[in-house]
Amino acid sequence: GDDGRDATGIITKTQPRTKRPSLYRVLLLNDDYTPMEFVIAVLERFFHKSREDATRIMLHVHHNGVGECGIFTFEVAETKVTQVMDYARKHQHPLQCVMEKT
Ligand code: TYC
Repeated sequence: GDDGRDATGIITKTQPRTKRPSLYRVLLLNDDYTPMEFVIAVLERFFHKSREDATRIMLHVHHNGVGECGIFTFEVAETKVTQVMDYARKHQHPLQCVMEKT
């Protein structure tokens, strides 16, 4: 960080502070049409969830309208959202994936 000068005139340097990156929560939104099995596959493929965790998250979204897939830095979160949206479109499912600042 900033230079300093001690009583003898020697120039010192303070340790530069490391700023932590902002974090973003990636969410799946419920809809009436995307098959449950497809949502589970998305959670396994893009979020590296076990079959059991993927099923829990999918059912949470199904019952509550929204659920968390993971928390990431901006670039990683943005990439996940794009990957999921592209994959859903390719398979003609209306599944929506969004990110929000934590
Ligand atoms: N509600 C969907 C169904 O009954 C399943 C579903 C779950 C869809 C989670 C989207 O993010 C979602 N087939």
